[in-house]
Amino acid sequence: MQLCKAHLNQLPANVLRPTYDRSQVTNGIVHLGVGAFHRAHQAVMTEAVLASGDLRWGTVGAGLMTTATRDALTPQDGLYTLVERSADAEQLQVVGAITELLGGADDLPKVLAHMAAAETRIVSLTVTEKGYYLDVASGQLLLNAPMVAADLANPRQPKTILGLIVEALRLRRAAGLAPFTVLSCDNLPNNGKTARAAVLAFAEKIDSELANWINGQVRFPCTMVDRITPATTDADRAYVNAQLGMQDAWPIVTEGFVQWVIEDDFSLGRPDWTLGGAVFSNEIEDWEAMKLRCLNGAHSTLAYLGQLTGRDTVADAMQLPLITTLLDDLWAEVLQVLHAPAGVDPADYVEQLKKRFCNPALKHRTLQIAMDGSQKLPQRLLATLRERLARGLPSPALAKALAGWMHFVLKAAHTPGAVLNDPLSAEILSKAKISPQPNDILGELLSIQKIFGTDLAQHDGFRAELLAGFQELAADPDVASAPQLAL
Ligand code: CS2
Repeated sequence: MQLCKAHLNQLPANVLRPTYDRSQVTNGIVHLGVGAFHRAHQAVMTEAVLASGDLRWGTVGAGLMTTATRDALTPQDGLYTLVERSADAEQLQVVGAITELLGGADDLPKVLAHMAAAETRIVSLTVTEKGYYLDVASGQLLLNAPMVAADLANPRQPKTILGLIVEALRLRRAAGLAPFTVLSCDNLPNNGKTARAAVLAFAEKIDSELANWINGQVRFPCTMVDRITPATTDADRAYVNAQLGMQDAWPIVTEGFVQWVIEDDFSLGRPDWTLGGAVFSNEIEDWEAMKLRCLNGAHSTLAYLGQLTGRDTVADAMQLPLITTLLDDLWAEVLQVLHAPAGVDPADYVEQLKKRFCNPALKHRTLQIAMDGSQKLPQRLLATLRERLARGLPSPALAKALAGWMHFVLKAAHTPGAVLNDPLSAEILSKAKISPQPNDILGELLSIQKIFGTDLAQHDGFRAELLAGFQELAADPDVASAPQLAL
């Protein structure tokens, strides 16, 4: 028996499920990037709104690159199970907020049609850092990225989020419809402003009049999103199927904690997501900086060091003194220059993070977090580093964390058959292979301006800290670094 609308009433009594009439739901939201994170985060918040009786916010969920989620959830009428797991408690909930699923290139015309439809009020995004096609260091649109170039050459059949948003807005304007709000839910500083910059730069290349209209009319609120959501494993599937007494092709396992802080700037209304626990605030920049630097900065550090020390999950990595000591030092460096949101004690925030990272019920793979380092390091680690350098403060922990990334890429470069999951992998791997001398390797990697800009390589104090961190890690008995270093 498969999870689907017809079988909802056969679920065990302890499994939460939609109590509203799904047949009456209209689609106010199109979500691009309908992966695990969206399903553990925004979709559950929207579920709470639907459950309150406001049925205008059903979500059309689209995967741009893959049909996998569509193929798994369509036979289930969009239903899926969310397992919230803390160290000592668990709750299963079948979520109904996603009413229709689309995926892959063939569905893109349908995605566009939904975005252009009058009932759509919000287009939300979880497309990861690289989905915005911006150079992370300079913020410039990557005009030569093949996908962007293809969309610019053929703007009526777009394949990127930028092309889709601009074409859908063009269609709406031509039809006399007001624009939707673009709601970025990715881990980027000022994610709304970032989305706006990318969309405007793209639109400008196609039609400057349309770009002007977008500039004046379209809202791009910023958000801070947070919920640790590992990729689903076969063991998770088997567990959920046993609990449900029916098959769910793609359940999601997440932590109990959830946080969503949103700038309240929507042109066509928005769900009352406070019903799901969201907060509307105009201090997003501070929330986002705290989360990116404390949580994600520590996550990336854990991920690289975990990979170097054979710790496959975050909870395992949190058992190693090498890692926990470095994290404590890192958080001290971050907090010293952090501007926290009003009323928030960042030291408490960090204490809570430690508990979340130690949650033994989540199998969050360090390899999953380690991907796309080039896209993550700037906002997670380098932003704090630059603030400290500007104030003349030393940053040995941040430097050691970056050295961890360097050892990680070096290991990939020297391990036959290994791949580096990163949009800049070719460049990174060729630089990492350049020499067995640590100083040369660090210099080469720091010269990748798309990650490090031009300032850091020239900072002697930072270079010395980076080299020291790199040597310390190479000498650490817990670390399996690349074999052929000339130390
Ligand atoms: C993680 C994030 O994969 C990663 O890079 O750091 O996905 C992290 O789990 C979320 O931002 C938590 O909200």
